[in-house]
Amino acid sequence: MEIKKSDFVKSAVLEADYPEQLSNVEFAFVGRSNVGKSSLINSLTNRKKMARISKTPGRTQLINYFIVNGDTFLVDLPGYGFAKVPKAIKKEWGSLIERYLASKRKKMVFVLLDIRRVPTNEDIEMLEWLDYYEVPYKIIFTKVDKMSNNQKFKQLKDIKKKIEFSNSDVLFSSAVSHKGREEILEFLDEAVKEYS
Ligand SMILES: Nc1nc2c(ncn2[C@@H]2O[C@H](COP(=O)(O)OP(=O)(O)OP(=O)(O)O)[C@@H](O)[C@H]2O)c(=O)[nH]1
Ligand SMILES: [Mg+2]
Repeated sequence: MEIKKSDFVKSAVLEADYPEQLSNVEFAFVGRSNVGKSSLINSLTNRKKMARISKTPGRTQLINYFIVNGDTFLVDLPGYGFAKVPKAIKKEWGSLIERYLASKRKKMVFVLLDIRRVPTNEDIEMLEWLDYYEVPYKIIFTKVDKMSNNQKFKQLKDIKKKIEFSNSDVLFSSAVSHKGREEILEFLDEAVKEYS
C-alpha cells in the first residue's frame, strides 16, 4: 500500500464516538507507552506530527482515528505501562481498550514491542486479551535502529522465553531509519484483502 493521503479523523472514548466503519478492515496500534505507536503511524503516513496533533496531555486517554487513502482507518490506542498512573486511570484505560477489542468492528491489531526489552506482564496480558476476543494481530518490534543484527537475534531468543512466535511471523520497524516500513505497508495490503 502506498499511502498518498492521510488525515486525523477524531478522538473517541465510547463506541458511539467511533467513526462509522469503512468497508476495509481497520488497523489498531497497541503497546506500552513510549514503544513508538504514534511514531510508526507518522512514519507509515510520511507525516511528521499527525499522530501527535491530537495527543492530549495529562490524564485523558483517547482512541485516535486516522484515515489513509480515504478508505482505511489507522487507530492509535493509548499506551499502557506507566508506573505512576493512579489505579482509577488504569481502570479507565482497561475499559477503553476492552470496549475497543470487544467491539464488533472489523479490525486487525499491531502489538508493538520494543526490541530492546523483554515483554512485561502487561504485554503478555495484551496478547491474551487479543486471543480471548479473537482479534487477529501481528507483532511489530520497534526501535530496531538501536541494535545491531547480532544483538537483535540474541534479544529475540530472550523475548521468546516470554512469548511464542517465529521470526518469520513478526515485523520489525524503525521510525528513525524507516527500516521495515515497506514490509508493513505490504502487510497492510494483504490484510485488507484477507480481513475486509
Ligand atoms: N530510535 C528510535 N526511537 C523511536 C522509534 N520510535 C519511536 N521512538 C521514540 O520513542 C519515543 C516515544 O515514541 P511515541 O511514538 O510517542 O510512543 P507511543 O507508543 O506513541 O507513546 P504513548 O503515546 O505515550 O503511548 C519518542 O521519543 C520517539 O522519538 C524508533 O523506531 N527508533
Ligand atoms: Mg502515542
